[in-house]
Amino acid sequence: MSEYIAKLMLEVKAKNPNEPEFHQAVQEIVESLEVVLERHPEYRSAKILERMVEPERLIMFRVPWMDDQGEIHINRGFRIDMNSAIGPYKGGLRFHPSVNLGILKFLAFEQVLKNSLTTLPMGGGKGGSDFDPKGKSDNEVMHFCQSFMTELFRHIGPNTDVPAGDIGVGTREIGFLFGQYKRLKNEFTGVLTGKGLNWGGSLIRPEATGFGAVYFAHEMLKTKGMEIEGKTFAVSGFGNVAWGVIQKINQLGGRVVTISGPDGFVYDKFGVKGEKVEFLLQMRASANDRVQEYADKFKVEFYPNKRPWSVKVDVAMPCATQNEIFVDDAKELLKNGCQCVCEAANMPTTLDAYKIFRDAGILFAPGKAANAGGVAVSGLEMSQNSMRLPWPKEEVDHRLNQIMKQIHDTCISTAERFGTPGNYVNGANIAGFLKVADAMLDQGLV
Ligand code: NDP
Ligand code: 2IT
Repeated sequence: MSEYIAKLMLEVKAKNPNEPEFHQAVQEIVESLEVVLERHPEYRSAKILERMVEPERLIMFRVPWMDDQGEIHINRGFRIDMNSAIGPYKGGLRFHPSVNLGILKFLAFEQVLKNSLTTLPMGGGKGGSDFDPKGKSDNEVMHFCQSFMTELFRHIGPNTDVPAGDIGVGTREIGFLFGQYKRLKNEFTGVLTGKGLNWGGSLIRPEATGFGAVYFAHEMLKTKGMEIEGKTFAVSGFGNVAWGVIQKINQLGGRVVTISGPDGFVYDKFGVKGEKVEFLLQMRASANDRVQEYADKFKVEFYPNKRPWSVKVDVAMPCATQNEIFVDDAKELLKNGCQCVCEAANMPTTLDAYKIFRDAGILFAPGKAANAGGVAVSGLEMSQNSMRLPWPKEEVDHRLNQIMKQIHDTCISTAERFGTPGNYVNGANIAGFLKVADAMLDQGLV
């Protein structure tokens, strides 16, 4: 069997050269699936995995736009329609200068399994652009979004593909994108999620990824008789996901002692809470991309050019981006007594670092399970749009909590069924895969 996996990986690497993040995501998943393919040769003979690593469709386009000084810029736009076996393509748009095909393929591939875990009928997709929103005026961001949608609109739709936000894409960008879609199609539909509350958005969607990840961490800690109250947390990033995570940890009585940005990390031993959480939003909106301002304002410690994994905490919740916890960070966290790593970002832990946590036997949850609350509430936004009825905050939050519990329990029961009890990575990969694989078998050679 491992020969089969090795051959598959060779093919993936040969067909997708220079896409290390995509190789990494596939490698992690196929390692978990080895036991499934042994027990179920039907997936192997139907070449389900070989089909799943190949996007159903890939759209790449030119995005020309003009800045406030009249200079013309050309960015590259992408949308990856990865898998539609269980529902319309669904997944975020990322605007960041690092965006390329390999990064979006890894995100789209993860999204397929994540969406499968949510219990909702959503396929997987991802898109974005190498556009850098940093330092751009509202007007420039609007012109960029309008140009981006002028091509994308013909490929998406409420029953075809429903994009949302990710890094660099929040309510402002979704608004500009939605406005342009509406003009081009003359249609008011739930074609995007993460919309503003006055125009079809769902309550709790901005908080959902962070809240969901903390609900997941709560369930994990519970399996060991622990709780969030009284625990200290290291958080990375200071964006949308970090903001939601911090609020929910505070509500449940935990203490967040770090945030980070491209310039370094802040150590606030008193806890990131109260007006300091509001300040995060201001720092983000300023697009200055520095967290040192927080340390200066609140007179706490700042460590330039360092990641926040060297401090003593009980739980680590990476919330920034892929590959931000390396082997040395993992060793440092363990040395300092960290008992739980709950990924709120997508693939923030390298494969080697994950194996260090796994071998140490601490609680470790992969992003595709722990951060699924964001897309889950996107799914609930789609339901509300289809019914043309908004749900109250309590209802959405309750459903989110239930979904996160269900994902947690599915990870646990699946890991146990396939011989690695307590391994959330295997549980998430296998459970996510099985639902999609069975749907693909049912639908013939697609
Ligand atoms: P934001 O744009 O709001 O924040 C992203 C944060 O990560 C910022 O602090 C940003 O700093 C930092 N960051 C981004 N790219 C890099 C990089 N290459 N190197 C260092 N730091 C970086 O995005 P979100 O909070 O929405 O997303 C954070 C993570 O959560 C991502 O992995 C995303 O895929 C994941 N996620 C998001 C969901 C959502 O609903 N928004 C749902 C599920 C997962 P800066 O960009 O300024 O460098
Ligand atoms: O990575 C993710 O799950 C997201 N960026 C959210 C996707 C969505 O469609 O809400």
